[in-house]
Amino acid sequence: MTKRLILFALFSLALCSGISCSSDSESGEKETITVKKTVTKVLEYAPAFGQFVNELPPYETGDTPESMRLKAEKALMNNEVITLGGFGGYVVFGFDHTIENRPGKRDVRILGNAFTNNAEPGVILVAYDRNKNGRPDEEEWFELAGSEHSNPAVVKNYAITYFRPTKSAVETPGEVKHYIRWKDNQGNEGWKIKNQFHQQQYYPQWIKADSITFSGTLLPNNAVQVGQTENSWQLKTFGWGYADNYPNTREGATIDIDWAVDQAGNPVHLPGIDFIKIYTGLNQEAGWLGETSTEVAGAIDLHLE
Ligand SMILES: [Ca+2]
Ligand SMILES: [Ca+2]
Ligand SMILES: [Ca+2]
Repeated sequence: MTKRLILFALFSLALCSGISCSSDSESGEKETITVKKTVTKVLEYAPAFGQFVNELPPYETGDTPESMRLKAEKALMNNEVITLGGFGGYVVFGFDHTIENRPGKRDVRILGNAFTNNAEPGVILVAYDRNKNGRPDEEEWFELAGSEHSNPAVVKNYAITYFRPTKSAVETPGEVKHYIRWKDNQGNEGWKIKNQFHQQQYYPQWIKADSITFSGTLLPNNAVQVGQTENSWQLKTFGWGYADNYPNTREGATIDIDWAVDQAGNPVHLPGIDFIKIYTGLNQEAGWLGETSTEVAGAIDLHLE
């Protein structure tokens, strides 16, 4: 997430208070089932490093992966922004009902904090709880084929490892160029910068391991430098099918479950979905804006909107 985004975060969509619907029970009596059109649970929150990590949501001493999951859950239930950090950082969330896949229609609106020339696309996966065990099993996940699906610049099965910064790098004030070391499975390595605007720790503080590895589909860089001034960086929007890519009110923020594909890239038809996973799709730094990191602020079942 970039510095300006905090100021411009869009929360223009009204929160859901719940939708009531009636159905006939077996005994013939009317029973009312209330379902929410918004996120009702976060199953996992695992951001990569980032200039808003440990802040959105805030880390406090003693926090664990479980307490951070609860903070992320509270945020998404209230349509508040959480950051996923650099490439691969992810969140998994769910709903209290199956979101129907209506033929030829968009089904879900994914909320982020993108605005014009500030797209930080995240890859979206969806899961239908076919075996009804209440959780997304590995074979139930399918990636959405967004507009870049066939772009030759996309790297499938990309993996990157970030290493915990040294104590001296953490304690050095101001900009630190050699802050967080990273290494990928394409033979690249380098350092992530600590910028002067964000001086809190960038490595998730509730993680005990000295390195964290993430994998997925790496999208092409979208940053364009259009001049030499502070505001000269633009983060271009992709066509469709990504999170934090269009302003929340635009059709570009909505997805069709029928965009799901299997590992070989073949379309998969799902009757609906119970879970969504989103991870940051870029490994990119854009000058003063810092690293590109997807933000998520929840999701809405469009058929209940
Ligand atoms: Ca659909
Ligand atoms: Ca399942
Ligand atoms: Ca963003």
